[in-house]
Amino acid sequence: MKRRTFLKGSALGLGALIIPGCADFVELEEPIARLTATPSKGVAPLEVILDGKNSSASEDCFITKYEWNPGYGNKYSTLGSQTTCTYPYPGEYKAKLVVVDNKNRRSSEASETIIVDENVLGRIAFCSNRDQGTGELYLAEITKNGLDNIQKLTDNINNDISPAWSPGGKDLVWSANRPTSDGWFALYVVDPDETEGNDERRITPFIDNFSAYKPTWCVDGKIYFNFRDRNSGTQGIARVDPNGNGDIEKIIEEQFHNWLSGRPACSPDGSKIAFVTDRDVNTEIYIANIDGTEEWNLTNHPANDRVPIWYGDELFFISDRDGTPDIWAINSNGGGLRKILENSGIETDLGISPNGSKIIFAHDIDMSNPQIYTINADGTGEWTQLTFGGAEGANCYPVWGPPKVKN
Ligand SMILES: [Ca+2]
Ligand SMILES: [Ca+2]
Ligand SMILES: [Ca+2]
Repeated sequence: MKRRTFLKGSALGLGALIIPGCADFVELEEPIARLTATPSKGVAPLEVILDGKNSSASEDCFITKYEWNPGYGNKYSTLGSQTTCTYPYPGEYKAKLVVVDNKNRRSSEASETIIVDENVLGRIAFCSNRDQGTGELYLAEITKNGLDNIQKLTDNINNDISPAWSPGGKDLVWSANRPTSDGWFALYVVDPDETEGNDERRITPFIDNFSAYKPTWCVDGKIYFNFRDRNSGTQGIARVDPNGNGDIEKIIEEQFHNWLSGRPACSPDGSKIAFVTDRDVNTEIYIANIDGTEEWNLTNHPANDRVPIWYGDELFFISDRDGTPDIWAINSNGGGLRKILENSGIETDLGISPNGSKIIFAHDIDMSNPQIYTINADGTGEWTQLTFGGAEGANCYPVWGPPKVKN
């Protein structure tokens, strides 16, 4: 409620008393705070100028103090009418200003809403040869302005490829061949935010003539991957519990032909798995129950169909059925086939943002120097290029996880 102050000389019995700085014998009103925030909207971290210069005191009074509550952090006061605040995190904030005049009268609160959008859209893990010519695993924040805070997660002369996020985005699994494994691939897991050095952990055993590669981490907590077993002459899909004893359970097994192209993908509810097979000579994407039973051919086309990504009720995949590899989508029941992205270059690896709005992929004219791009998941809009070759080398296997959880 507005507070009014009446100072009448006669009532005070002070006759012609002069009150310094304020009009005497007049009705005095509290000062009025007026606040602007510039900008009032933007991406984090957002620097905002809060300005109270249009605030006013009643006639012949003046403002002696500006009391700020930015809506984030501590309240404070200044003598000047302007202050700058930084809002590091996304959210909606209410900045408030109260002004005080030289008679210590306080204004009502003026407020402005400040909307800070998420700038960090998540994190991507990817592979690159940018540092030493061998494949290493990298982690970066993906922001509205491109990649930021790029970290190298592996550092060795062997291949570290094909990362995948755990459900929720805390850990990464990938496939790597270490010298101790005679060049065969095994699976490794790391928590990239673990600060106690490199806690890379191997989760599949070294088995002669056996490779575990191209993993995916499903909501049942298990890691599903392609295997190639020269001992039995078979290939297929197997699974392992990353917290178990390393026992491998083969769920799809067939005679091997070529290295399987594309990791398996689990349905969001964990009940089904999509996988790539070349049993039909061309590559196809099949769907089976999560234990490998009741498999059926989802793509069923003489072209090569591979790299399934499962989001909601649909799968994205890469097919060369129109000549060159392009990105397609299909409903998980086999209907609704449609082309998402067409161009004369080659798309290889594929991922999707946690909210399903963007797909991320590696692309090049001839795959000698692939780079990473994103596009709207419905194929509309401009491509956003995230890696640029040159000193950044070749970049591939992008997978998109949620932002790092703030401590
Ligand atoms: Ca390496
Ligand atoms: Ca096919
Ligand atoms: Ca293409």
